Amino acid sequence: MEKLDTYCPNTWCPGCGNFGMLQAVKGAIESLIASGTPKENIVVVTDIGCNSKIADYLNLNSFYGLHGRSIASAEGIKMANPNLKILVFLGDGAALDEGISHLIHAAKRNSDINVILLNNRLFALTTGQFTAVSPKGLKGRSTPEGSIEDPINPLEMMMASNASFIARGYALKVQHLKNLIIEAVSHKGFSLVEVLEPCVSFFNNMQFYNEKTYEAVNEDLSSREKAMSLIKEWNYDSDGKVPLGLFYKIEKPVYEEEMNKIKTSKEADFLKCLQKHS
Ligand SMILES: Cc1ncc(C[n+]2csc(CCOP(=O)(O)OP(=O)(O)O)c2C)c(N)n1
Ligand code: SF4
Repeated sequence: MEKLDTYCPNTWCPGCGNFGMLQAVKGAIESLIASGTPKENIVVVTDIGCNSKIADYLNLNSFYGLHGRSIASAEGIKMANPNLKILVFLGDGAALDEGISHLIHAAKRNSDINVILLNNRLFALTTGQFTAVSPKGLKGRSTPEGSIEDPINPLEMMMASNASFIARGYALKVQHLKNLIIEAVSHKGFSLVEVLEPCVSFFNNMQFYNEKTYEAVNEDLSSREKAMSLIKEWNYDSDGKVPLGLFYKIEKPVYEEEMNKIKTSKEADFLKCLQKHS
């Protein structure tokens, strides 16, 4: 088995949800390598934040992006070398506040990258400011009286952006999350896996997730209606059940392949032009 561990000391807080996520990611990558994906073709692109330290803990090719900009870096890497399998790790602050437009456009253009959105529902590394998915009432550094805003539903936003693969896992359901990541990487086109994870230091909702999450099975992955009904089942509040699983998956043209077709035809035109004038 490929060794994915590194010598870097882990600096996550004891009990952080990122540990479960790391275990699931390692399991998924080991499986992908065992089933034939060359290790050197797997690239980890991270952002800035607690979650993004995962680049230090995986013995894989990796690139640290700027905060909120890792998706753009990942798209550039994929465009330069379409053979690579790219996993982008970023927090909800990066994906849904600082870099929200990158997420929307990557989904819309169906860039063949895999976005793993580590949703602990606040900016954790900077000690607890609210984000677009923080619950109403969250008290933190930037909302000492409690947030007065309702959270957005990022998966609904992904549906509206025409993402071709939308899933949700929970960091403490490691085997389930591992399988979702394998499916996401095997999908041709853009994939979004939201990972719910407790930040034990600034927003510890572990008990809520342990009680409320359940593994949903969607028999009709191409149905927008079915996906939306699962996605709308939980509105990032403290009520109801929280479905996990693969909610939506369709095949459609991939951005890098379409761009490559244009490039190839332009190169052919250019060669013809050269021959004509030589
Ligand atoms: C452009 C920019 N803005 C702000 C920061 C400061 N900053 C560093 S980490 C961080 C919080 C990261 O939160 P999130 O993306 O949710 O990841 P988490 O730490 O929760 O895993 C912020 C605001 C930065 N490094 N760069
Ligand atoms: S601050 Fe929160 S997210 Fe960051 S390492 Fe600690 S528990 Fe994990």
